[in-house]
Amino acid sequence: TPYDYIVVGAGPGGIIAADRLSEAGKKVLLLERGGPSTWETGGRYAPTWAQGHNLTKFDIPGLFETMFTDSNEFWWCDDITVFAGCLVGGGTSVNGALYWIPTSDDFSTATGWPSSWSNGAHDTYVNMMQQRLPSTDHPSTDGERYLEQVSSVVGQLLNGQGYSNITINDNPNFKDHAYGYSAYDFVNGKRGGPVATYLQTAQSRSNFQMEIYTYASNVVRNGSTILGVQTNNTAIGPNGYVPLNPNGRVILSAGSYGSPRILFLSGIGPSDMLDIVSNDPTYGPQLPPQADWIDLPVGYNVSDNPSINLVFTQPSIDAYNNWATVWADPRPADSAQYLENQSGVLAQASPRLNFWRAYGGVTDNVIRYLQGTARPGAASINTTMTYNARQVWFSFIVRVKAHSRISTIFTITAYLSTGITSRGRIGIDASLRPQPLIDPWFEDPGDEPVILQGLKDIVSNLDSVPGLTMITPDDTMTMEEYVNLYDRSTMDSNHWVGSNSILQVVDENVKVMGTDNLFVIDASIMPRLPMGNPHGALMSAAEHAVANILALQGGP
Ligand code: 6FA
Ligand code: ABL
Repeated sequence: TPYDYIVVGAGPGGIIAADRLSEAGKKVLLLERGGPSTWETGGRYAPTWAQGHNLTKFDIPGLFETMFTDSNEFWWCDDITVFAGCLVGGGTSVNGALYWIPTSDDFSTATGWPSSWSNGAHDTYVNMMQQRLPSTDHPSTDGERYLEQVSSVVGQLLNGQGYSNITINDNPNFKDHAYGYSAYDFVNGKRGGPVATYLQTAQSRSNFQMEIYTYASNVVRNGSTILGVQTNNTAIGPNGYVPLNPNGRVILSAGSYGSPRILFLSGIGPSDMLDIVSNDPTYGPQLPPQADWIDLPVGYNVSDNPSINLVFTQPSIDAYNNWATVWADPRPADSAQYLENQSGVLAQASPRLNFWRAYGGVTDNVIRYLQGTARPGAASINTTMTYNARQVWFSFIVRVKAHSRISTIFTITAYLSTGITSRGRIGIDASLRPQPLIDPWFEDPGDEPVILQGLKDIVSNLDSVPGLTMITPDDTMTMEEYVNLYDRSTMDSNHWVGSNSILQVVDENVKVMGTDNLFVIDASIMPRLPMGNPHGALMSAAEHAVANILALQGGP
């Protein structure tokens, strides 16, 4: 059967688009390559201790860190070289759920947004998002905060640096020398996000349909007109093809890596990428004739926050076993409390405190912001730094020292945020797997000195907090050496944006330029990174984009 709208990808962008389109009475099909996630969506993957409670790994916030340590990581997209969620909810079913109300600067013309999106024009959509999905900095259902030693230690440190302690989402524009409790879009002590809200209202409508385990390879078009979507699911159409109604529209919401690939396979993008597709034995023959290729800078203008971890110890810290036991062997009182009423330590993901500071004039006149995220535990205390390898006995001592302190370690991740000038490029390899072709971190020489300055400032008054010691880097290494030697591939923040930037690949109504009825709503349209972890700004952008599409003449 034909549809008014076919939305490809059930991440935050696609879910919000599909909900608003179906609310407007359109006949909507949402295609998702992955399977269910939370219990509500049909997911059933849960730790033994939570069996029988209608909870899954994706529902329980305290299991967040186990996304990276599970032996069965079926939720990651297996053909994308960076972390990307391939299941209902996309990234929002596996992410840390840090949720920031956008700043007014997040949608400004200075950084590439159309004027119709800036100077307050976007505020309505931020309000709509907040109405559907409020933020909380105390997600435990009893309203208490748990495991807060990291907040108090890092708060003490930042007080000495002139920071103010605020409720971050009550004052989104206050991002210079501001810190506060981590805010999330958890709901009722469980993962909330678009899956628990927008997807539920969409699914209550008879004009909405979602097909999971359905992979869309390309759109089928006649010149500039899209006719339908080619999938691998022969149950939904002959040969997996799903047609549009007359005047129907396709919305790509497959993420910053997934949407560019679909465009390339549909003959849209730079010629070097389309040449790769035309050499593919399966998809080459399906490309439109070369005269119909649409040359757009798909995959360019990509950013992701460069991030660098510092690891500390302090005697008051409870590192919570570095989250290593929450899946198989949680602290019994905590799992019991969580099962009882979704309260306690396990009602929250790992972050406990976030902070921001503005920098200008470090090497150029660009204002750049630094974001910090502090959490109990550490991804790794074994660094690849040379001081560990210098001599066997030395590395042995370092490990013993670190081991004796492991129960009191915590991490501060420093991210370079708004103002980043580096850009990278996303493309596909010969097997059509999306990946970074040019890494976006420290491409521009203006970025690295700012994060270095930020890291030095974070530790500038360490001695003022009793018992606080930095162990990575430790005192055998300067911050310059640490940043210089930092493994570039581990600076990835999973915040990929820009590969279909607005005003470059899509117009102000998020329509792919040169097409009549093809649109993009996902992180790829954001021309630069917002101030905080991006899914809040992405969701309000999705509200704005789908409203523009509904208002656009000529649709179904
Ligand atoms: N953002 C935040 O704001 N706060 C966080 O704490 C945070 N943490 C993380 C995190 O811990 C990890 C590990 C990751 C990977 C990301 C994090 N992010 C965080 C970033 C945030 O989740 C992303 O910015 C956000 O999810 C991007 O939303 P999009 O709508 O742009 O794209 P998704 O990748 O989420 O969804 C795409 C969907 O399309 C997926 O469900 C995928 O399976 C589906 N899809 C892809 N290709 C497809 C195809 N060809 N056919 C059908 N479906 C397809
Ligand atoms: C985010 O926005 C980042 O994308 C994640 O990388 C981050 O989680 C979460 N939010 C929470 O701050 C980190 C984990 O805490 C680490 O244990 C993990 O190694 C890292 O993601 C992997 O990128």
